[in-house]
Amino acid sequence: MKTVFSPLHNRRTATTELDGGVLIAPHEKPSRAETILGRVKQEQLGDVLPPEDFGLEPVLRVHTPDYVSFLQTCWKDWEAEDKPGEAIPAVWPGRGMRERVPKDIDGRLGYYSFAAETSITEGTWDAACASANVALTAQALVANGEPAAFALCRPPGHHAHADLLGGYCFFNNAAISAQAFRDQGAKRVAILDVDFHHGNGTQAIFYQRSDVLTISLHGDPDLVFPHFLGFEDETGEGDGNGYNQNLVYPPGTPFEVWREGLETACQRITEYQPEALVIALGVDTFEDDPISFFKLTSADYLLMGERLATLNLPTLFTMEGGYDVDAIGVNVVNVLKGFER
Ligand code: SP5
Ligand code: ZN
Repeated sequence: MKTVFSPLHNRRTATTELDGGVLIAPHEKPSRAETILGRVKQEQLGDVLPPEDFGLEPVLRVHTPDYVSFLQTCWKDWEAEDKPGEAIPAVWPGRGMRERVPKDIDGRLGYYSFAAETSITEGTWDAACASANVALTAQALVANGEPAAFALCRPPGHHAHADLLGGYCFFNNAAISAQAFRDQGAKRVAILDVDFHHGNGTQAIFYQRSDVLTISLHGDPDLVFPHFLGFEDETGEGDGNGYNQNLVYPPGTPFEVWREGLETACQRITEYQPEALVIALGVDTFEDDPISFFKLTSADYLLMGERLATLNLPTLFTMEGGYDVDAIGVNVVNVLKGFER
């Protein structure tokens, strides 16, 4: 399987993540992508290609123009006010307040975000654009006949809504890629999100549509991020009614239990008969992940990949979460190797 990778992910080097009332070194750090790349090469998964530049057009098929402009100028606007640290939202349009875009950068940061752990920094825009191009380049490989491709995206994407950043995500690479399959003529596309966290952005983007089926397996949002979306009674709205599925699991969930959800998801995907499949691939389901509570082992990822392959669909993998850097390379490449064996 081919991998698409851009060294420009290194433009995203935030030094702060708000956690537990203090600023810690971010979990979502450059060594994550470098470690995965190292393992891809070590295991000789296949060629590693640089991304092509698709410009903003495919991004704007999913994200709003005002959000994209905000992201593009956010750092410059923040810097212009001589703020001492990285750009961190600290105020939101809470219940009963006005949903209008303020002029001030603090106001706009809150308007365009749903979480404060994701600091914006100088190179964030460049890295987010590169990450979307990585996804779109891998998408094009699959659209042109490769059975599967791996988009080694960083920063990740699945938490980003059409006009909201958060959860370490800026552009929703999986959603942008699914929309690209649609725009190239695929009638139906499925997105299966196996990251530990609910793919809230992906769900929201396609919630009222039946042409993109969204399924996410994740930790119970009653207990973990993103807290305000991802419950099992969210099944889609309007035309999208019946085309979103959330499979929620409690702390300590092992693969034997998690795989039942995977089975449910796979059966729904088969019934849906999509022309392409996007896997939002997070490995923060790992037993030693520092911010998560599932108990998957490294060997389990091989089995996950094997089951995904039996769907027998053109498949794009987009990299999402996973924060145990020591194991991230092995776990990700195990999914991809499992898929190919
Ligand atoms: C892409 C992805 O996996 N994003 C995850 C974003 C999670 N953001 C909230 C993190 C809260 C971390 N709390 C750590 C508690 C450790 N005991
Ligand atoms: Zn995650």
